[in-house]
Amino acid sequence: TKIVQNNLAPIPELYVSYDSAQKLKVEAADLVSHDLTPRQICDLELLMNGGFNPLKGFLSEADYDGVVENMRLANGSLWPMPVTLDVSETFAESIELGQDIALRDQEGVILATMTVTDRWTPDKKREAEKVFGADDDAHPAVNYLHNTAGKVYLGGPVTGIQQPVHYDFRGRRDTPNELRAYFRKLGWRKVVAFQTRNPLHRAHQELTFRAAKEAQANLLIHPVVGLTKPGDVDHFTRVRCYEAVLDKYPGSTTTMSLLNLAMRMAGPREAVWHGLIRKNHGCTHFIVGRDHAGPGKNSQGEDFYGPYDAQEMFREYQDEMDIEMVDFKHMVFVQERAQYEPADEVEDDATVLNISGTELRRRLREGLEIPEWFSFSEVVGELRRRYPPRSNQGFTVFFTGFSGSGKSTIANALMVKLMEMGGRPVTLLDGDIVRKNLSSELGFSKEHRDLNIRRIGYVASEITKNGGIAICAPIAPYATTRRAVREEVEQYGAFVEVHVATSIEECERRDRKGLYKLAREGKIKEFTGISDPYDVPDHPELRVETENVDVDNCAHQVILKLEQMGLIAG
Ligand code: PPS
Repeated sequence: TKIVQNNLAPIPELYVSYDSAQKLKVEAADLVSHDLTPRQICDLELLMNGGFNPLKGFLSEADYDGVVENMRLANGSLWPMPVTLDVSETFAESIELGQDIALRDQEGVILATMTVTDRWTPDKKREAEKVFGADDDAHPAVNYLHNTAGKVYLGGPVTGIQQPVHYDFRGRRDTPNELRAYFRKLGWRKVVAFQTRNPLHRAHQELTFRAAKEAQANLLIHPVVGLTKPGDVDHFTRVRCYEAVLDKYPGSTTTMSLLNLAMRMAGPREAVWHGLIRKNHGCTHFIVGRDHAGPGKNSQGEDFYGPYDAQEMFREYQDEMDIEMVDFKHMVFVQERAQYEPADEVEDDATVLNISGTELRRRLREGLEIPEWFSFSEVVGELRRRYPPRSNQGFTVFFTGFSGSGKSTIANALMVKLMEMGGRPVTLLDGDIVRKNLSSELGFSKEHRDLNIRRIGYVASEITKNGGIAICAPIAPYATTRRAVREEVEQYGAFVEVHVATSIEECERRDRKGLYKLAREGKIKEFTGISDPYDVPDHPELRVETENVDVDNCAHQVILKLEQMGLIAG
């Protein structure tokens, strides 16, 4: 193996001096502005601080073509990932080539200016196929490319004014030059970087420690806190977990720094990209594991990339990149010896223990044991705090049915029963309460009913997010709107749809408020069930009949359902 030593000289940044920045900021206020998307802010930060060295701005068309086709900039330098400024057609048309524009963050702060030298409409299908391997929306970056990114790309050099502002974990964020200076100060001439977007468990701690020992290098835990794969554990929780694991390494040889990268989940190309970024951050070695930066399954249910494609591609380019790969040792826990060992060194008859990601989530959800051999108790503690068992999470019970079907009465009874049990706070969003407090200006057109239900859904999702119980009881006649509310709530907790299935005949016979009579006489228009539609729910979690069943029993059926779903525990 070649001995890599680190050249820790500063690398070029795109920032102007402090004084020039103050001046430029004032001048830039007169420029046409582009409001950066969250991904573009991540990209811009790494462009400006040298993390994306040798890029000097968002890619020009010639650079883009080279990167897409053969992973090289127009001047031949290796660069595997398009870093492009996507904008809308309208914005693109308003710009003249050669013009300077201001790049602003989401609060309007000017972070940089860019001289627009290039403007083109990319062939997104080609980009998807060449860069990500397939034009398949199941790939998060392809989905982003087609459904989020603007139609037109602008390219040109960037002049950096200030770093994007971060309020969280400020002390843990370092620019490439800050890390280089730190390594220089400590005399760390060999540093192996570990890229991660997941909480670290014991297996990761073992493999990173082993990798550092083998390379006789210091270790940089370098987690991504920009954008990762949708559905990942949020970075706030992860960083607290990393901080707990950091204590398990020898302090004098290991450090951690947070990287505000927007990942693309592009497997092999992404591994090379990650290597170049770590090289810029002063590292000499980089750990590449099985299925590095894997995007999951494609729409046919198959893997986008082979499990070792990333290692192969990295190996092909590592000399040119001047950073050496340490291939991931897949570590497993061997029960007989109560320790982690590389899977390929374990004899066939040994008992190997494992807990998959799915099994871990199940145990968190059900509040079951997570053994010490799998993860450090501090890490498990943080995860349990973030993902309490279902019986401690918020949820929403959403009643739907005709006017007078008994929704409010059952919802009230349910609320009282839940309050008797205690624990989570309960909020009742009854149709009448909502129409008085949130939707007093709305009528009963389809548009207004949808608005009304969306508002209820928003409030219920906030209550659910914050660990409370929301009970909603509107008519909610439209299935599509109910589905939208379900999706909003299910980001945070369970959504329990209860169809109060009282027939329209029975509701009209009861006519508790005298409204059906008025509706029949045409004095109330658009009355649900009489002169307006109601989509009967196809698959509610529960359907209750009210005609021969009393209210207490109906509410009790809901309680039993909640118990069955694990939402209330003994
Ligand atoms: S919706 O469709 O979900 O927005 O309706 P909702 O907010 O639940 O309001 C229903 C209550 O408003 C009274 N009301 C009407 N209902 C249906 N159609 C028309 N045109 C209408 N006009 C007034 C009625 O009392 C409903 O009360 P509930 O509690 O459902 O009996």
